[in-house]
Amino acid sequence: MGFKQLINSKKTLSLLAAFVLFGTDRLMAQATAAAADTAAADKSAMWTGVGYYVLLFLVAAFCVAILGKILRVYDLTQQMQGKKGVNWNGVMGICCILFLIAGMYGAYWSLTVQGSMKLPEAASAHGGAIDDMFTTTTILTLIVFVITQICLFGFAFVYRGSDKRKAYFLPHNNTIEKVWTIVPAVVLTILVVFGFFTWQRVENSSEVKGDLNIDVTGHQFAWEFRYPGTDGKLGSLNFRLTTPLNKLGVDFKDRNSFDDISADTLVLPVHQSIRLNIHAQDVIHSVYMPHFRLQQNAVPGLPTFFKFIPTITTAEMRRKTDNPKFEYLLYCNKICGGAHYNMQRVVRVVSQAEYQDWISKQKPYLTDQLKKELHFADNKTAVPAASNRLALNN
Ligand SMILES: [Cu+2]
Repeated sequence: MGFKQLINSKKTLSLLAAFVLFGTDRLMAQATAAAADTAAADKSAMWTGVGYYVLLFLVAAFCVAILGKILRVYDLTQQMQGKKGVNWNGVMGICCILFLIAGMYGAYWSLTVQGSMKLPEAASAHGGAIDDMFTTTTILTLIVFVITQICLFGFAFVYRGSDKRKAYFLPHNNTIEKVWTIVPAVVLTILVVFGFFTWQRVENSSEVKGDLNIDVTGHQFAWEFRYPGTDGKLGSLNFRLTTPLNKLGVDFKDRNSFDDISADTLVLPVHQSIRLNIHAQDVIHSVYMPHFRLQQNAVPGLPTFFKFIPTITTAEMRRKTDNPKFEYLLYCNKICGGAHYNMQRVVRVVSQAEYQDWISKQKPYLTDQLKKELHFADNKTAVPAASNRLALNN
């Protein structure tokens, strides 16, 4: 009777139909692939791979369905013979406890194995404050996680359905409602206020003056760096002046821009107060320097900045991490397009003397070619209006 039910079941029949359909589809895909060229064959191989896993999933689902039906048949036969059937409430309760143990072990594994892959010590003056906030939040959420998971699965096991006891009917309880509203509200408020003050200290710090101004500009798909020359001042920007030679749209009406320097690497003198002026030319990018616990979005038309003090040189960090190839990195942390993954630059933190040596070897932004384009000799600093067009996103 059970087997008849299995055959007559609409669900089983539709599952069989899907199984047959996918099988034919796969066969047809193989036949087409044989006739097609190599490129098409590659694609077909991919689809055959996908079909294989879909088929595997269907077979597994089919097996589970059959197992379920067999158990049901066994259950019904037991009942017909006047015996007790399978105690499904007990099975579900034990499954909950097994899931709790496996899940807790998974969380422990992830904390110990993946936790040890965390970033090295913060390499900026404000980094410690961000780390403290992160640690506090992790500890608090971890405590809540462990308690709630034990309660959730523990209760499902301890109070699993039984003929011996009756469920207690609890329509409403003000005290419980108050407790589960007020406790999370207080904890979250503490975390939010803590975060607010930390961010305030990092962003609005009056101690970090930002003595060295560096322009960081993001575009699809690279970062450009501009350092001030001997005057210590960066010339102003005007996006309308962007040309292939004047990539950043530097305004040469501003005399401060004459000695500006363009650089390939972001080199920072240690213990100096740095101000990164952050720009974007096409879409939103994000300056992300995880070792310095620093991230700020680069928004087109809305320059932002981040002031910080690097505290550990690259050489020192190489010793600390015991990795002679260690480099600080600057990433883009907004998925800004196809080659987003490639928006990566090395950041080097060096001593003041090394920095002076490096900066003296960098090329000026105002190249001879750019001077020619701007007709510098004729003393016309403005570019003709026709060439002022921006060529972005092309
Ligand atoms: Cu980007």
